[in-house]
Amino acid sequence: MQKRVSLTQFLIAEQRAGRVSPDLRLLLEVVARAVKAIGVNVSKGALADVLGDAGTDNVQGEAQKKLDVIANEILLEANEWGGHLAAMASEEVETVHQIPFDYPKGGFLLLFDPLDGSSNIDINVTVGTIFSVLKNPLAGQAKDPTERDFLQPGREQVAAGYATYGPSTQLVLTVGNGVHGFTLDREFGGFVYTHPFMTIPAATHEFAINASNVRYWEKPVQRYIAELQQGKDGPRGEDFNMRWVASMVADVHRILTRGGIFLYPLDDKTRAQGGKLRLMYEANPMALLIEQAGGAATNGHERILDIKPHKLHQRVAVILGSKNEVERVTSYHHEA
Ligand code: P6P
Repeated sequence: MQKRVSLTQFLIAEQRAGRVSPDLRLLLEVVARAVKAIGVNVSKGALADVLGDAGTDNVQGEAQKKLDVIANEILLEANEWGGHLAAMASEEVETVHQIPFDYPKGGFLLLFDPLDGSSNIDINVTVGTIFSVLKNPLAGQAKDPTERDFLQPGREQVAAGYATYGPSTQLVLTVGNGVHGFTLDREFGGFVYTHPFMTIPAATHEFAINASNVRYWEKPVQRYIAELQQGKDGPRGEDFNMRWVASMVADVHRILTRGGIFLYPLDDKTRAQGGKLRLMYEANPMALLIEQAGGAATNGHERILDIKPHKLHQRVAVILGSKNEVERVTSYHHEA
């Protein structure tokens, strides 16, 4: 029986290797504890008063689920006292969340989508939490970070990850040395290192897209998806399979586990807002994970991690996963 390695042991080894500072290790341990608490609430379902709408809207103007609000509060409360953060930003909060004045501040900025895919909660389908860690550019200064200090390209992230609340609760993260997965052992409440160096094959036969939007897509995406659907009778000469969970964390986790391509492209419905998915706390953390696993992530034209953000809740088109397919779709955009 192979010796089990805990998340803490993994992070201490990363710290000894000089890849993780003590403060970043604390940050990741605190986020791991917070996602365990979120997972407990998610798994209660109808047994507790956590399903359904909260009766409020978030900054995106979307109706908040009760669990969106619960997950957001768990992450804010867990992270504000430790002294490792200078400020936080959440999909569920319009402005930057400052660390209360009576707590010490640290050198990192934490961004998160506390509960992604929450439209799936009431039907008991996998949802997740996505997080991104940036350096505080004002480190050492007394000033509180403002939104501008968060607006760093995704390549500046020092860590990123997600939790997936599915048949098992898993935590997947990178600190810049590959992608590593941990499974929650509910019997003793700890994350066990189960997926070392997750990698994405360059080729795949599986694609993920909300195909009901086909008439709204741009020509390069219409061309690409039509070729996949023609299968071995079309120019690709082989058959493809489609999956769409409508929970980005679940679709990305499948791709990190067995390959695939995920697309939420610009379409006529979301063009005015710049896309459907959010750059800072959905696309950027996922793009870092995908690249660290050997995949690629673009908005159809450029690398997601190179996009210079201009606002905190900015949206973006997302095409990510197996490198050969992402490069093909991106080349169709460049040809158009
Ligand atoms: P659609 C969930 O609301 C989300 O932000 C992502 O997790 C998911 O990939 C996408 O939206 C689903 O969008 O249009 O298929 O409902």
